[in-house]
Parts: sequence; C-alpha cells; structure tokens
Amino acid sequence: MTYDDPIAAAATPFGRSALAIVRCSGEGCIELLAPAFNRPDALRAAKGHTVLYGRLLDRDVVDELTAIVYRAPKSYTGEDSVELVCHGNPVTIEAILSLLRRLGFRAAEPGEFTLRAFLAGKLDLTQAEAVAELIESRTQRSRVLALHRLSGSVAQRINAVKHHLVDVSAAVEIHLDYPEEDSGEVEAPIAAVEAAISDLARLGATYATGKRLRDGVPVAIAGRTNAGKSSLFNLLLREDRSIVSEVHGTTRDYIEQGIELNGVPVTLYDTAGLRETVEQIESEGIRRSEQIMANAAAVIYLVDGAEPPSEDRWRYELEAVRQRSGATVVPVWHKIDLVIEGAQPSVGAAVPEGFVGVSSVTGEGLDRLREALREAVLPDAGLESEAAVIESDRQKELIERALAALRSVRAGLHDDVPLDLIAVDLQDALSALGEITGEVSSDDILDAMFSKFCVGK
Ligand SMILES: Nc1nc2c(ncn2[C@@H]2O[C@H](COP(=O)(O)OP(=O)(O)OP(=O)(O)O)[C@@H](O)[C@H]2O)c(=O)[nH]1
Ligand SMILES: [Mg+2]
Repeated sequence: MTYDDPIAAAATPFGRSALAIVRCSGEGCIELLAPAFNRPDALRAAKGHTVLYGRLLDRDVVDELTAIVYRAPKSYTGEDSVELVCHGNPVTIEAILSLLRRLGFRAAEPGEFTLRAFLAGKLDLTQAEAVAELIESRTQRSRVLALHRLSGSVAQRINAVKHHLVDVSAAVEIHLDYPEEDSGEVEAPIAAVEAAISDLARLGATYATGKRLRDGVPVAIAGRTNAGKSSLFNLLLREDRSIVSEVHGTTRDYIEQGIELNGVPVTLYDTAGLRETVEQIESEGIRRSEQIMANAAAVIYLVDGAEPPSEDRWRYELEAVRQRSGATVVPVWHKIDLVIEGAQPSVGAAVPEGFVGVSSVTGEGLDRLREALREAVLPDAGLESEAAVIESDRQKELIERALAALRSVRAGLHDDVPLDLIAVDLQDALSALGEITGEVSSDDILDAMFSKFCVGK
C-alpha cells in the first residue's frame, strides 16, 4: 500500500440524515475530482479552507452539494483533501463513491485518513488512538478524557518521563564511549530513574479508571426476596423494566441494562431475591444471582427497612455477600417511606450506620445512593484534575514493559552492574516509550492499530 494515492470513503454512517460527508484525500485528488464537478476550474483554483457550492455530475446529476477544499499541508491528513457534504441517503453516498472509484480514487482502508495524519506528523499514536476513543466514548466523562488525549495529554506525560531519562542515557553513553574513565555519576541517574518510574506508574494506574469508563462497570442489586430490588432497578433506569409485585420470588431470571451514573457507564443487574427454596426454577435464578454478584464491581445490597431482619442477621448477610462476591458492597436500608419515627425499634426508626436510606416510592435518598455508588466504582475521585487517563490496552502494555525495564535499570544502578548491561534495559524502556507515541513504529504495529478503526476515520 502506498500512502499518498487518492482515497475516498464516507465519513458518516450509511443512513438517512439531512447531510452526509464523503471524504477524499491524497496527492492530485482535487485534479481527479474536477471533471465531475460542474465548475471544474473553480475547484482547481480553490484555495485551502474554502467551500464551493456545486453539482457532482456523472451521466446525470449525482447530487447537489458543497465541497470543502483543503490544501496540503493544512488538512487533517496533511495532503490535499476535499470533503463533499452531500445529502444523507445511503443511495446518494453509494452513487458518489462509485463515481469516485471510476475517477480513480481507491476505497480508503479502515483508519487510513488518521494513519496518514500520523505519518504526516499531525498526530502521535496516542492522539490517533484518542480519535477512535473519542468516537467510541459512551459518557460525557470518557468523551472529555478522550479529548484531553487528543490534545496530547498522554504524549506530554510520556515525553516528561523521557526527559528524566536523558541524564541516565548521557551517563551510560559517556561510559560506553570512554569506558576507561570512571564516571562515578550514579547519584543523578538513580534519582532520575526513580522519577521516571513514579511518573510512569501513576500514568499506568489511571488505566483501571479508563477501562471502567470505556467498558462500563457491572453493578448488581441483590438482597432477600421482596426487598424492593426490581423497584429500585426501575427507578435507577427511569423505566418500568422489571416486574414489581408483593409476591416473594417475583424476579427469577436476572435483567441487565446499561445506564450512566454520574458520568460512569454502568451495567445494572436486577437479580432474583435470595431465600431458601426447593423450587427448581427459583433455585437456578438464585444461583445466577450469585454468579452475577461474583462478577460485579459493586453490589447494592438491599435490606427491607420496613420488615428488617435482626441486626445479627443483616450483619451476617452483608458479610457473606462481601466475602462471596469480593465486590464493594453498598448497603441500602430500603422502603424508608414506611419506616415510622419512634415505631417499634426493630422497624429501625433510624437508618443503621453504614447504610444509605432509600425509598423507591418517593425517590428519597436516591442522590446519595448514586454518589455512594460512584465512589464504589471509581474510588479515585480526584480524577477530574488528572487530565491524562489512559484506556488503551496497547498503551497500558507498553507502560508495563517500560516500567519493568526501568525497575531493572534501577536495580542495576543500585548493585553497580556495569553500565553497558544497564544500557540494554534502558534502551528497552525508551523503545517501549517510543512505541507509545509512535516515534518507534513498524508496519505491523500500525496495521494492528489502524485496522480497528472504522472506514472514513
Ligand atoms: N413503600 C414502599 N414499598 C416498596 C418500596 N420498594 C418496593 N416496594 C414494594 O415492595 C414490594 C416488592 O418490590 P419488588 O421490587 O418486586 O421487590 P424485589 O426485591 O424485586 O422482589 P423479588 O423479585 O421477589 O425478589 C412491592 O409491593 C413494591 O411495591 C419502597 O421503597 N417503599
Ligand atoms: Mg424483583
């Protein structure tokens, strides 16, 4: 594959919409397009960043549209490019693409526009990945974090780490060039290696958060039968999704649905109520509830505050859920609208400590529950100030590789290992860092990365 031949692809979905965009890029693409434009000379003469109104002609009129002209190097790809803003109809888009193919445009590979932008030095690899992440993001928070990465937040952090390593490299190179001189300069390099390790470890640690924001967090609602699980589930969904009734054992199979919880994508599960039963279907439902709890990041454990079990009993139940699921448990004292101040003590006039009091009838306590849940699934609340949060598996693996190499450099410096041996690890760390931003890249790496993009991106 060459990387400057004229390519074309739809940049918007093949559906019906007011407008759609077909993107063309590559050397000579304006000249190639001109004969099919009703004002060929105007198109040929168009300066960069201008918009032309006209018609695209085949044997007949293909569409009435505007053409946005970009001149190299001031375009997304760094090449001459045209964006055809046409009518949003799959048949129209197909007719335009077919015309472009006959004019000599090649259909763009997935991610090829962004690949060209990378090759032209417009973006580094973390920014190129951010383009895909921005388009895939499901919540406001992940969208904003992807935007930060697009503006280079990860690349900046990686470059800062590299900066620490300059001293170390220098010390190693001096030694390798003049081995007879005792460099004796190990103090500065160790401090620099420490700084690089701690910076990189902090960046790597943001992956857990990034991944949760990317993939969503499984949260289960559990508790005894009739505790009000399905009612709370429906309330959190703002939808009448799960059947609610006063009959114990109403929910038998679990129900799941994605929601956004204060910026965090959550997959919420309503499960079958827990009780001793010999009934076969219900037992199977309970077995599934336990499986879901085991896979959940957080479990909302409901205790019916209107008919609570003894304190010993609910303490025992909470502990059992904690141990069996390993998830963070958010205890909820439910149906607080029925809890009457000063009534029988067992009816818990007060919500016991450690519980969030909630009513699914009045909605009371729901905001507090949402906040408790958000903390349970994303404990690093200081996230807002941390602009660089990674979510790419590729970046995470390379950070791990660089960290392992740097730890070995650190151990080597402590143990006075000859610097030429340390140089090997140092080089490995630097090349892993270089791969993150794409300074070091190969066709295989680029193929693997950009093939995951969609066409037209
Ligand atoms: N007053 C009051 N009633 C509630 C509340 N939440 C649920 N209920 C009632 O409690 C009963 C059981 O509610 P469900 O949501 O079906 O309970 P569940 O935990 O899903 O029950 P199973 O599926 O059988 O395990 C219904 O009659 C609800 O109307 C609440 O906050 N206040
Ligand atoms: Mg239910």
